Amino acid sequence: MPIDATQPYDDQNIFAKILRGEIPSKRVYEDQWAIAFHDIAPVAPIHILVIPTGRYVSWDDFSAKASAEEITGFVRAVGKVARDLGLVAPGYRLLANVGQHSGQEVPHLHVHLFGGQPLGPMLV
Ligand code: IU
Repeated sequence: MPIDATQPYDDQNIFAKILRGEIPSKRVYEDQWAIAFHDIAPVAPIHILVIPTGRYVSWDDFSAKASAEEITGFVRAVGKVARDLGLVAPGYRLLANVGQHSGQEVPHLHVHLFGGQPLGPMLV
Protein backbone atom coordinates (compact mmCIF):
# COMPACT_ATOMS: atom_id res chain seq x y z
CA MET A 1 0.00 0.00 0.00
CA PRO A 2 1.40 3.44 -0.83
CA ILE A 3 2.74 5.45 2.05
CA ASP A 4 1.55 8.79 3.35
CA ALA A 5 4.41 11.17 2.48
CA THR A 6 3.55 13.35 5.49
CA GLN A 7 4.17 10.57 8.01
CA PRO A 8 7.08 10.85 10.47
CA TYR A 9 10.28 9.00 9.61
CA ASP A 10 10.24 5.35 10.73
CA ASP A 11 13.69 3.99 11.65
CA GLN A 12 12.41 0.44 11.09
CA ASN A 13 11.62 0.93 7.37
CA ILE A 14 13.34 -1.53 5.07
CA PHE A 15 15.69 0.98 3.46
CA ALA A 16 16.82 2.20 6.89
CA LYS A 17 17.72 -1.43 7.63
CA ILE A 18 19.55 -1.73 4.30
CA LEU A 19 21.40 1.51 5.08
CA ARG A 20 22.48 0.15 8.48
CA GLY A 21 23.53 -3.14 6.87
CA GLU A 22 20.94 -5.14 8.84
CA ILE A 23 19.42 -6.41 5.59
CA PRO A 24 21.65 -7.36 2.65
CA SER A 25 21.56 -5.51 -0.65
CA LYS A 26 23.65 -5.49 -3.81
CA ARG A 27 25.42 -2.18 -3.20
CA VAL A 28 27.05 -0.41 -6.12
CA TYR A 29 28.02 2.82 -4.37
CA GLU A 30 28.31 4.44 -0.98
CA ASP A 31 29.68 7.66 0.43
CA GLN A 32 28.86 10.03 3.31
CA TRP A 33 25.65 11.22 1.67
CA ALA A 34 24.15 8.29 -0.22
CA ILE A 35 24.16 4.62 -0.92
CA ALA A 36 23.02 2.93 -4.13
CA PHE A 37 21.93 -0.66 -4.62
CA HIS A 38 20.16 -2.86 -7.17
CA ASP A 39 16.38 -2.82 -6.99
CA ILE A 40 15.15 -6.24 -5.87
CA ALA A 41 12.55 -6.33 -8.68
CA PRO A 42 14.17 -4.55 -11.64
CA VAL A 43 11.94 -3.21 -14.39
CA ALA A 44 14.85 -2.29 -16.71
CA PRO A 45 18.20 -4.02 -17.42
CA ILE A 46 19.76 -1.52 -15.02
CA HIS A 47 17.54 -0.48 -12.13
CA ILE A 48 19.33 1.09 -9.19
CA LEU A 49 17.94 2.84 -6.13
CA VAL A 50 19.91 5.75 -4.68
CA ILE A 51 18.99 6.77 -1.14
CA PRO A 52 20.32 9.51 1.13
CA THR A 53 22.07 8.51 4.35
CA GLY A 54 19.87 10.99 6.24
CA ARG A 55 16.41 10.24 7.63
CA TYR A 56 13.99 11.52 4.98
CA VAL A 57 10.60 10.01 4.12
CA SER A 58 10.42 11.39 0.60
CA TRP A 59 11.66 13.97 -1.85
CA ASP A 60 9.27 16.42 -0.20
CA ASP A 61 10.82 15.93 3.22
CA PHE A 62 14.36 16.02 1.80
CA SER A 63 13.90 19.12 -0.35
CA ALA A 64 12.32 20.99 2.59
CA LYS A 65 14.59 19.91 5.45
CA ALA A 66 17.96 18.65 4.24
CA SER A 67 20.97 20.94 4.51
CA ALA A 68 22.58 22.38 1.40
CA GLU A 69 25.51 20.02 2.02
CA GLU A 70 23.24 16.98 2.17
CA ILE A 71 21.38 18.01 -0.97
CA THR A 72 24.57 18.66 -2.89
CA GLY A 73 26.11 15.41 -1.66
CA PHE A 74 23.07 13.38 -2.62
CA VAL A 75 22.59 14.95 -6.04
CA ARG A 76 26.28 14.48 -6.84
CA ALA A 77 26.10 10.85 -5.71
CA VAL A 78 23.16 10.15 -8.04
CA GLY A 79 25.11 11.61 -10.94
CA LYS A 80 28.25 9.69 -10.02
CA VAL A 81 26.41 6.37 -9.86
CA ALA A 82 25.08 6.92 -13.38
CA ARG A 83 28.52 7.91 -14.67
CA ASP A 84 30.23 4.97 -12.95
CA LEU A 85 27.74 2.61 -14.60
CA GLY A 86 28.51 4.10 -18.02
CA LEU A 87 24.98 5.38 -18.47
CA VAL A 88 25.60 8.95 -19.57
CA ALA A 89 26.32 8.28 -23.27
CA PRO A 90 23.44 5.81 -23.79
CA GLY A 91 21.20 7.79 -21.45
CA TYR A 92 19.11 6.99 -18.42
CA ARG A 93 16.02 8.03 -16.47
CA LEU A 94 15.58 9.23 -12.88
CA LEU A 95 12.32 8.94 -10.94
CA ALA A 96 11.27 9.65 -7.37
CA ASN A 97 7.80 8.68 -6.20
CA VAL A 98 6.22 10.82 -3.48
CA GLY A 99 3.26 9.53 -1.52
CA GLN A 100 -0.14 8.08 -2.32
CA HIS A 101 -0.82 9.03 -5.94
CA SER A 102 2.70 8.04 -7.04
CA GLY A 103 2.54 4.62 -5.39
CA GLN A 104 5.59 5.21 -3.15
CA GLU A 105 5.97 2.01 -1.13
CA VAL A 106 9.03 2.57 1.06
CA PRO A 107 9.10 5.56 3.44
CA HIS A 108 12.76 6.52 2.91
CA LEU A 109 13.54 8.77 -0.07
CA HIS A 110 14.78 6.76 -3.02
CA VAL A 111 15.58 7.85 -6.55
CA HIS A 112 15.13 5.14 -9.18
CA LEU A 113 17.82 5.10 -11.86
CA PHE A 114 16.76 3.18 -14.98
CA GLY A 115 18.92 2.35 -17.97
CA GLY A 116 20.46 -0.30 -20.17
CA GLN A 117 17.98 -0.08 -23.02
CA PRO A 118 15.79 2.52 -24.75
CA LEU A 119 13.19 3.28 -22.11
CA GLY A 120 10.36 4.57 -24.25
CA PRO A 121 8.17 7.54 -23.43
CA MET A 122 7.06 8.34 -19.91
CA LEU A 123 3.58 6.93 -19.30
CA VAL A 124 2.39 9.93 -17.31
P1 IU B 1 8.59 2.98 -4.83
O1 IU B 1 9.06 4.18 -5.58
O2 IU B 1 8.47 3.18 -3.34
O3 IU B 1 7.33 2.42 -5.43
O4 IU B 1 9.70 1.89 -5.10
C1 IU B 1 10.11 0.94 -4.19
C2 IU B 1 11.12 0.07 -4.87
O5 IU B 1 11.85 -0.60 -3.89
C3 IU B 1 10.50 -0.98 -5.80
O6 IU B 1 11.05 -0.84 -7.09
C4 IU B 1 10.92 -2.29 -5.15
O7 IU B 1 11.20 -3.31 -6.07
C5 IU B 1 12.15 -1.88 -4.37
N1 IU B 1 12.47 -2.69 -3.21
C6 IU B 1 13.76 -3.20 -3.06
O8 IU B 1 14.62 -3.00 -3.90
N2 IU B 1 14.04 -3.95 -1.96
C7 IU B 1 13.10 -4.21 -0.99
O9 IU B 1 13.42 -4.89 -0.01
C8 IU B 1 11.80 -3.64 -1.18
C9 IU B 1 11.51 -2.90 -2.27
I1 IU B 1 10.30 -3.98 0.21
